[in-house]
Amino acid sequence: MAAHLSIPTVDLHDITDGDPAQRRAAAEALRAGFGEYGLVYVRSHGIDAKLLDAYYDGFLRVTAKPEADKRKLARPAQWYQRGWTPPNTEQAVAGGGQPDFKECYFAAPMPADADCALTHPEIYADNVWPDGDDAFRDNYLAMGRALHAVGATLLRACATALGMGPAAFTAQIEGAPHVTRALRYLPLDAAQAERGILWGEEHTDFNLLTLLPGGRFLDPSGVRCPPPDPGSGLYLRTRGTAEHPEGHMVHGRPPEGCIVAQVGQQLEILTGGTFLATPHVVTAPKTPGYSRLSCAHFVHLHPYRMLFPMEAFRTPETVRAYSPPVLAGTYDLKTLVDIHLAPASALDLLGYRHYDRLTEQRAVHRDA
Ligand SMILES: O=C(O)CCC(=O)C(=O)O
Ligand SMILES: [Fe+2]
Repeated sequence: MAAHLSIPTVDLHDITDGDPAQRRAAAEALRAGFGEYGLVYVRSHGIDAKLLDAYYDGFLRVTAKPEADKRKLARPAQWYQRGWTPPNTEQAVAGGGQPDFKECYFAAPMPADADCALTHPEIYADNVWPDGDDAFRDNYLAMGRALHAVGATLLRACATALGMGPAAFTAQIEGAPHVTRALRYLPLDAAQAERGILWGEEHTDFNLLTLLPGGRFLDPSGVRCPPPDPGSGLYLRTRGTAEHPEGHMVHGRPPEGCIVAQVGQQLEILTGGTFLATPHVVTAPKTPGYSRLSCAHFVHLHPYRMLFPMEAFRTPETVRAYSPPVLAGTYDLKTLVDIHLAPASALDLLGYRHYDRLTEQRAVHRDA
C-alpha cells in the first residue's frame, strides 16, 4: 500500500461558480486524478446523506425478502440490467472464474429512449420494482438522478480541462443507457474469511464515468459500523510506471462528506488513455459475518456513438491501442457477455441473422 499517494478532491462549486483560479485548480485536480488514479473525490456534490440512508434502507428491505420473491424480480432475459441480480452471477474479467460475493439491483433513473429500446432492448428495458414499496422506487430514482447530475458537471469540466468545448462528452450521453446499481456484499462464513475470498474481484468499469456516493458496513447483527478492519473496502490500482509497473494499491477512502468519481473504459478509450479506467477491487473483512452496502451510478455513452479516441487524442499509438472502432452499444453487449451477465449467444446478434431465408429458398428450389 502506498500511503504517500493522495487522490485529489474536486469541489463542484469551484467548477460551477468558481473564480478563474478555482476553475484552473479544479481542472488540474481532474487531470491529475483521472490521469494518474482514474479517480477523484468530489465535494459540494449535493447528494443528501438522508436520501442515501433511505436508499440503503429500501434496498435492505428488498434483500431481506425470501429468495423466491427476489427471483421474481430477476431479469436474466434482460441480462440482469434491471431488477435483482442473484449472488454468484457476475464475474470480473480478471477474476479467473471466481464470481463476486454480492447481490445487486439495477434500475435506470431516466426514461428509456424509444428508438434505442428497439435496437438495444436489454439495456433499455423497463424498470422492475417490488410491489407495495413506492419509497424504495422513489428514493432509488432520486439517488440515480442526483448522481447523474454530478457526473454531467464533472464531464463538462473534464472536457474543458482537456482543451475541448464543454459539451464534448455530454453531447454524447443524452439518451444513453445510464443505470444505477445497489450492491450488497454478502457476509462470509469463517472458512471463506480465512481463505481471503474477495467481495468484488478487480475490474475496470466499462461505462464512461462512475459515481459512488459511499458504502456502508453492517455488523453481524445488521447495525451500521465502521470498517471492521483497515484492509476491507474499496481499493484502486494506480497507473503503472517504469519503477512500479504493477502500480500501487490505494484505499479509496473519501474525505468526510465527499463522494467518489471513477473513470470507466469508455472515457479511457475516448481520451486515448489520457484518462485511465481505474482497476478496483472490494476486499472483505477478515472477520466473518459483516456485510457491506454500496451504490454506483454508471454514466454511459450513447449506444450509437463510436468508441474510438476523439480527434484531439488520435496518434498512431492510441489508434493502434484502441482499434477497431466500435459502437458503444456493441461494446456494451460484448462486455456484458464477458462479465457473464449476458449469455454468450448474445454475440450472435452481431452477425447476419437471416441466413434461414436462403436455406428456405434453396429448399424450395430443390423441391420444385
Ligand atoms: O462497492 C463499491 O464500492 C464498488 C462497486 C463497483 O465497483 C461496481 O459496481 O462496479
Ligand atoms: Fe466497479
